[in-house]
Amino acid sequence: MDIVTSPTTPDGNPEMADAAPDPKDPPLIRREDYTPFPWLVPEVSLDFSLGIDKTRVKSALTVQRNARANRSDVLRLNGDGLTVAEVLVDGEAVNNWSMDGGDLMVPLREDSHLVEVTTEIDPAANSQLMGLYASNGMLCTQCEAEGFRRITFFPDRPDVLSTYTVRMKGSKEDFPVLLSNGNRTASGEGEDGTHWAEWHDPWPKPSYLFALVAGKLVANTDTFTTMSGRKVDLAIWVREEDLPRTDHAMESLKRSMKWDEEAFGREYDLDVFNIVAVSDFNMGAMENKSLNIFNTKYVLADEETATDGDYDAIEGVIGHEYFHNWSGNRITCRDWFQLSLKEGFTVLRDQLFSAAMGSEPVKRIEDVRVLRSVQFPEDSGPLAHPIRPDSYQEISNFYTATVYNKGAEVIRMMRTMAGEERFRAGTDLYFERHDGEAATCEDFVTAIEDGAGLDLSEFRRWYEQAGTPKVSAKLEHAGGTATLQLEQSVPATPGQPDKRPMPIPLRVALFDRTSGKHRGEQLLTLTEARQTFDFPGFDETPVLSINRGFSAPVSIEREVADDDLVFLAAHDDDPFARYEAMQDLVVGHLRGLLSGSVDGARRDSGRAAIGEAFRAVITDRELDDLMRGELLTLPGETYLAEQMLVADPAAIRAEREGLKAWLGQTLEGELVAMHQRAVTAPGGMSLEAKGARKLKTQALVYLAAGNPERAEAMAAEQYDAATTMTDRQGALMVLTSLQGPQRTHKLLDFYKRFKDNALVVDKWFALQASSLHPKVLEQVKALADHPDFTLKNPNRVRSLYMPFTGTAQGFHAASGEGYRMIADLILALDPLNPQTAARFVPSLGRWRRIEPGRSALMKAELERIARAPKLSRDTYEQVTRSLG
Ligand code: B3K
Ligand code: ZN
Repeated sequence: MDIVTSPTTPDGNPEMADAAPDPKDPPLIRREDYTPFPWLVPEVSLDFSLGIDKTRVKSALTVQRNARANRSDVLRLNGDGLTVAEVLVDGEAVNNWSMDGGDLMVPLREDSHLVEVTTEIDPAANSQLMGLYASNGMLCTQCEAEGFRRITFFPDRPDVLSTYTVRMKGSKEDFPVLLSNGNRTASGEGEDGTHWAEWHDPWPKPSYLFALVAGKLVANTDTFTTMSGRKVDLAIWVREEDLPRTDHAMESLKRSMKWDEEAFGREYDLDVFNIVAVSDFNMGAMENKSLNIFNTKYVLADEETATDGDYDAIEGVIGHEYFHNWSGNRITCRDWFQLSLKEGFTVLRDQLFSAAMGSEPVKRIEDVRVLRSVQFPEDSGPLAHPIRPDSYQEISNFYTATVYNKGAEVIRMMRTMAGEERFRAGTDLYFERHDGEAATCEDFVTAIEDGAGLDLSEFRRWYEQAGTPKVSAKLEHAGGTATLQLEQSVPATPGQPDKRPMPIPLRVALFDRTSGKHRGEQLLTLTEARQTFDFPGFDETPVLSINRGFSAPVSIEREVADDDLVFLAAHDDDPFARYEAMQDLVVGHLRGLLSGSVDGARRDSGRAAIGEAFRAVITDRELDDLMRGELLTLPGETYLAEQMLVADPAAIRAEREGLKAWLGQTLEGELVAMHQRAVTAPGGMSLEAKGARKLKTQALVYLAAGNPERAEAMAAEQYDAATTMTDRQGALMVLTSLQGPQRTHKLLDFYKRFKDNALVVDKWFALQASSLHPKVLEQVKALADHPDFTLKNPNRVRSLYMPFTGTAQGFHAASGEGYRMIADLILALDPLNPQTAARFVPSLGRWRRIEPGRSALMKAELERIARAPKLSRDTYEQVTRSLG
């Protein structure tokens, strides 16, 4: 473990590196200010007397001086909104303690002590959903990143590792099930209808991995036997009515446990593994040691209520949280700047798992789509930050696509450069070397270097520099040799005006035009700003296939003829490159139209090329339907906007919809036939069945643009015949964007069918909020007054307002009303749930990249938020960075 000895405050807590917080200007926490905590806390005992609106927490900490840190005679215990009932040191009540902001300061003279503190909290009043809170009558916790300090006073930082013993007592009727981390060691009956349980977790862990759940729950139980023969009891805890929808989650868990043994040699390390589903949750799920807490959205599924996408997401998130047991829990982060150490690596692990369970190429395409539509815009906007950030005001704002998804791409590049086997040697070494530690990204890179035998000295810049690198590629041909000229540049980002070149591994292949084949793929690593690579033995200019498999998270810029893209779309043996050629074809065409550089004749020839490529994809018998669905997907509006310095959302929408309509009309016959073929395909959860369902809705999407009446009738039929949520939701999505009578009928029917299922009602809100309907703004406004809408439930808030931020005619309405609506939401939500409120700021933060009229309106809304008399740290930081 690194010991850094830079100047610090007396207690060595990086949280206190700055002056006392002014609510309007929270202190900046800096990575370089890290110092170890002066005290170790090897053991913690917690004693909870549980009540929905009054819970008493008694903590007992054994503390010892940390020989590897600067000495301090005061123990700082972080607290957030806590009051002290009593403090004991070595069994004696003391009153020499003081408060510093929310923190409790306890003077200590000797080398080791027992410190006991009693506090009282009100879980029912906890609308932030951080710490211990009430959800649907049950009690549950969320501690990452800094929620534990809302439960009890503690050095709430990831490098303080302790073994926890937890005792809890509560009403047997209200809380029949009592869970915490580790193994249940004792339980019994108490007085007045109470009961109690004691749990002990033998694995030392930081406070962010603590969890407690108490409530009326039932379990789907099973067992898993690990590779060394340990029998693990598995349980997925839900409300009784949800029990029938837990089988997919259980299967996903068992598959995850098996896959981690096979792919990474990681075995589970306790006798129990519990998952609890809660309906009020700020994010997807949380990897607390042996007691994962999940948003219901990522647990509950059956074919009638969950789409194929939901099934895949559940499998992916269950895997992700389970994989954290090693990449996150056994080896945790030294400080929150190292977040990508666990998140980037775990995202890569869940991506590889999902790819192994389903279609590898389709999974890769989906991952790249997320990266491009969420992370690329983040990297080119005011909130850009390296995967290992240098500073923050509120760490919750750094659970980003950059830290997670770009973080995964960076590790994936190491894997590409090392090859699978050597990469595995690197991760084996990492797990062995740092087990039980709070590690850094640097530790990870060094372990991969040592274990895989790579030199990553320059590659480390990927951890330091923000911004998506641009690589321009030019292929020339002379004297029988093809020459590839590559040039890279990393754009300036806030606080980082100058960038240095980074090693960029690019998988390339050169195709012979006549045979349609290449002579083998090569991995080129671009290390300099400019480099050329020669390929002798070509009689004519070959066709370049570059960044195959999306081997590097960069944007490739090159002059390429439509014919070459059509060639690659039809011939490339790398499925991702085939998808990419289709995307490039469309992006190039729409970019030309949007920049006004293309006349009517070029519009027609561009469309003809795209139409031909689409027709070839629809009729290619070799393709599987899941992949066919991907190839028929147009680049999204956000990705298109990203291609322009300054974007006009209305123009992008109009050109993209224009192309869709043209394709719908030109290929009507083929699309109807494709739909009919898919309708007759067998059901079930095979990849073939999933592919057929994807195509059904895909066909309707184009037909709806080209021939709305026909599409309306077909979609209504698909809706009525649907036996799966995939078909029903797909049909309803298409109808919601149309203006015919079936829209109202089916929306009403859908609501009536599913009004008692909160997750499906979320879909009902989301479908309307994301629609292409011209009146989406009015519709969303009306939905906010719907009796089922509440600001208190994050899933509901996200389901209505997140999709809305993607609507050109709603969010980007030229009047500015959409922007105002989101700003009003942020202001209303901030006092209740700052974490969720702050998640909406980036949509307005794009203002610099939007045409001047709308840009001014977006900025004005950010300024209005900034003027609010009281803002959370979360929202304040995002708004000021977005304006800065
Ligand atoms: N580690 C948690 C995320 C916690 C977010 C805190 N704001 C879930 C995950 O990434 O697995
Ligand atoms: Zn994670």
